[in-house]
Amino acid sequence: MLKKIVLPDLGEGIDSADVSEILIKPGDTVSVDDIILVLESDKASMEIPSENSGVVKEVFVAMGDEVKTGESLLSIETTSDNKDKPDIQKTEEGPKEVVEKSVKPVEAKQETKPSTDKTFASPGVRRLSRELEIDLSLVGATGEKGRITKEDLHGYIKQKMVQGGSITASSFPKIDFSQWGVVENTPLTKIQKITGERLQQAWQTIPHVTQFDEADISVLNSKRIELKKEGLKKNIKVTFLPFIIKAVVKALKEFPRFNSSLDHLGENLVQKNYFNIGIAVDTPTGLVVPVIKDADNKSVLGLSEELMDISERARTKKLKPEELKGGSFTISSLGGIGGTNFTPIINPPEVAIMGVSKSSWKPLYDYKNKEIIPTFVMPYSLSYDHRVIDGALGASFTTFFSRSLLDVSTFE
Ligand code: CAO
Repeated sequence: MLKKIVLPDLGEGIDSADVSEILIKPGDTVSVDDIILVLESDKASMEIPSENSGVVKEVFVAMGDEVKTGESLLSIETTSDNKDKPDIQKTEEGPKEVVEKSVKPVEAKQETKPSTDKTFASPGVRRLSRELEIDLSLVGATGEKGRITKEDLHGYIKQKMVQGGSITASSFPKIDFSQWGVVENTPLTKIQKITGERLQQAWQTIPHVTQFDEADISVLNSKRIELKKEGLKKNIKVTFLPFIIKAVVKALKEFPRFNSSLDHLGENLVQKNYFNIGIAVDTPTGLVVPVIKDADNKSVLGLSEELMDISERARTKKLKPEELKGGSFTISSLGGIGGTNFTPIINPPEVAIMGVSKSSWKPLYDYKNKEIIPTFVMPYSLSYDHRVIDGALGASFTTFFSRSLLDVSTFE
């Protein structure tokens, strides 16, 4: 007999849920109580068990679909050893009797999550995270449509154990600040929490060295003015950043160690022969680092256009997850805001990051000709992982980079 399984009333005022896992496909044989689907609403996550044994004929839903109470989920060709008899509603479909069968979700009540939690994970993963008091929003998701898998959770726990830290985020005692005055509590955004975790991990596990330097960008300034005019005609904003990206790529080619990663055991160096540059973008909900892929193959105008696009989409939360992955070196530019220098924190698994500060005109004394030359100077810093890069290499990189910015005639 062919039975259609429909979404039951989930209770608690929930009238729809998203499909977060499909554990069967047409042709699969299922037994009574096998979990066939996992659904998530904004209040609960629930496993849908099969109340029949038989062969799955058709699955009517896809991952991420929103399904409503009473909607058909799948059809099963039942076998004779079923524990239940059809009891809800009968319809005719072709020569076979089709029974609409409503299943009962498992543990819907215990799986309640706060309505602000936008993470997707199966009930098993949620249960484990609750037991270990792990905030799931801090766990990177590798599953389909951003779902946190069991492996993601295990990876997170392992990482914490390697760090020797506790799994819960805060190491401060609870303090009642209101005893000293009026206070306001604002929850951190998901981006801020994830970034904070990653930065803390990077700061605690990577031996950072930060090298400071200054580049004479007087010639680059003239070149930028020239290209800025050209860009304006096409509605493209040309800042200093595309030139900096070009010079960074040149330096990475000259000093490939800066374009590498340590493997997960910290025993092998993985040399990358691609040049994917992450750009730190300040957004209202926190710091986001989209990646410009294959930056070595892009022109100044092409990079400018891409920078405008990714920074706009970062600020309006329109970036796709894959646009935030695969970077080989990161640039954090505060040049449009101010400051003379800062110490950027490496973005793992990368081994180096450049921090760019605001340029200004300075009088530079030319000792040979005994004259003062007005020079447009860009201060910048380079933080690197001392396990991979030694100081001499760090200084060589910045020297080469500064020199590259003196001759931007090749940067088109
Ligand atoms: N020196 C002088 N002027 C600079 C400069 C520098 N180093 N860098 C940028 N400027 C100028 C730009 O040329 C532009 O001026 P014009 O309008 O005359 O062209 C102006 O400052 C504004 O630039 P911008 O910041 O909008 O553009 P950008 O390409 O330089 O940077 C982006 C883009 C996305 C990196 C930037 O907007 C941003 O979000 N920066 C913050 C990154 C951040 O928060 N990092 C910290 C991480 S560590 O906590």
